[in-house]
Amino acid sequence: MALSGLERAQVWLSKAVTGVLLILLRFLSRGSPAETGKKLPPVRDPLLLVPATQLAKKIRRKEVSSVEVVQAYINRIQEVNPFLNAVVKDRFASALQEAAQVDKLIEEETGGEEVLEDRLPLLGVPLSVKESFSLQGMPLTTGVVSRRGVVASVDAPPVALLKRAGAIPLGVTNTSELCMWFEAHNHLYGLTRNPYDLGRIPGGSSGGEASILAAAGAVIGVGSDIGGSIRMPCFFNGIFGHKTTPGVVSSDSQYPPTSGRQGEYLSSGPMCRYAQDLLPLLRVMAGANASMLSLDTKVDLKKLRFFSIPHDGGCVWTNPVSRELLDVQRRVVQRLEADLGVKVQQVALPRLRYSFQIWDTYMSLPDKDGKPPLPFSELMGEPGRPAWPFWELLKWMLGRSNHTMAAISLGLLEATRWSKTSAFVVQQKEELQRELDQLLGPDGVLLYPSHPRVAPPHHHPLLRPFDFAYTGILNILGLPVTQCPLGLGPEGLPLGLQVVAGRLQDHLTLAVAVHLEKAFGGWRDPGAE
Ligand SMILES: *[C@@H]1O[C@H](CO)[C@@H](O)[C@H](O)[C@H]1NC(C)=O
Ligand SMILES: *[C@@H]1O[C@H](CO)[C@@H](O)[C@H](O)[C@H]1NC(C)=O
Ligand SMILES: CC(=O)N[C@H]1CO[C@H](CO)[C@@H](O)[C@@H]1O
Repeated sequence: MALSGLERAQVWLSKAVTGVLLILLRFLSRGSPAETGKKLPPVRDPLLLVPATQLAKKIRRKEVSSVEVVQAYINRIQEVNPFLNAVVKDRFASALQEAAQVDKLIEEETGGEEVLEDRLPLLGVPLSVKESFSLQGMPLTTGVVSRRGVVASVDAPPVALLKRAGAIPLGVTNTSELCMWFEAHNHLYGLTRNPYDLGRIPGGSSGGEASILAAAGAVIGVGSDIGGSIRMPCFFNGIFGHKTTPGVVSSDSQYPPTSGRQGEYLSSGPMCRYAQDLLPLLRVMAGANASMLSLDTKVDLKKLRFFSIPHDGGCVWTNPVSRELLDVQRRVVQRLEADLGVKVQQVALPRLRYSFQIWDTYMSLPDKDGKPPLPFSELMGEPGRPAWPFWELLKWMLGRSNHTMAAISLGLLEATRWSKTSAFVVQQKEELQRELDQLLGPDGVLLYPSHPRVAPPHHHPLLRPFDFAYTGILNILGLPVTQCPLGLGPEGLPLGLQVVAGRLQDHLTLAVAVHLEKAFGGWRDPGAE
């Protein structure tokens, strides 16, 4: 179908408006110090280079104490956080006390190492948590200024499960305002930076989480993803992240709550530096629901069917995939074919062109009782007092808004929504779902770009607001995806791609991630010379 004139006008208008806004933003932020060129100190403590599951084993065997491990991570956070602004509230003193208790428990345990491994697989291992997850006693604001002082009174289910498995939270990390943007920036905690280039974004919404993990200030973390909020930050920061099949890991006790049909598209999952930690973390985070997945099934990669789609087929809203990302995906295809003796079939699904429209449409659908989603302006405002985006825009221009430009733009977009749900878009989604479900089946794996380009400079997402459609479409299609790092590009920025499987086949993408880590080297120290 040809693009309607109206839609074309919408695209150009939005690009023109964001262009003007970016120039304004540069003008307004001209006083902030330039961070480009400064480099993170390299990782010196070898404890920081041990996967979480191996750390847990060393702690159980008393080769290292939990206090030593927790202290090593506290030291690293204190070393790198002034550069990154990723951890926005710590609980170092409590964490050290908990670590001391762990060491005492291990000293007193008489049942042997296996008993501890079984009951407490992450005993003594430090954890970082995205601030939008309830973590008892810690702030729960998602960067909304009017929520300053809101403190979580419970633990969100996956956080509670990780703590019950023995993990020790060290703090909470920054997000985009209301978790609805791919730059971790808000007017409560400020801007988070990318450890590979401080002048670039860490992505969002789980940007603080990815930034501190990539900087080796954390080894495992927790993220949530409704349009790419785990995968984009993991891609921009060169670490692993898994968007679980929806409905497996609970999304309760997160802020903001979902409404309309959004709960069907939101997934929580692990973020980490080492691929081998993904599956054990997911097993813990899923609790009893882990039985919905085949996490104990040994995957024979040689028996899988592999597919590769190099780009979305030319969507007018998104930018073309850069040459370096097309190249790296080609190299992944070659490596899989050489290593496994499989044939990776290149396929085209032209309906991917409608990714953005599909995401946008389904995110605003009413729930099964006909109740529409909560308006974004209501979430931006104070209880009973929705924000007025036009007014916030004026205030923003005077440097006086409590909201980021990204949130104001989303509010404006909502206020000026021109079209009703289009039957055409719904039909494209249904067809695309059928095509992909058929293609993947129970043993298919798809390679797809994570984003059209590597981490852009701060604020630039405002110029390319729709590029998240590469990740967002897979939320609406309800498929599990593992984000895999693939080394650094010519500018020293992380490359990567999404590995997708059929619904509930999470074990396949996790197994491919372990293979790609071996083939491409996985995470790299951003401070290395
Ligand atoms: C920003 O938020 C604070 C706290 O909610 C409020 O007191 C202040 O008036 C707000 N500022 C503006 C410009 O809206
Ligand atoms: C298991 O899944 C159900 C349905 O998706 C959900 O309501 C429940 O909270 C999940 N349990 C856990 C432990 O995540
Ligand atoms: C750069 C920046 O604004 N950092 C802030 C992050 O949040 C903490 C906790 O509110 C503040 O103390 C920092 O100033």
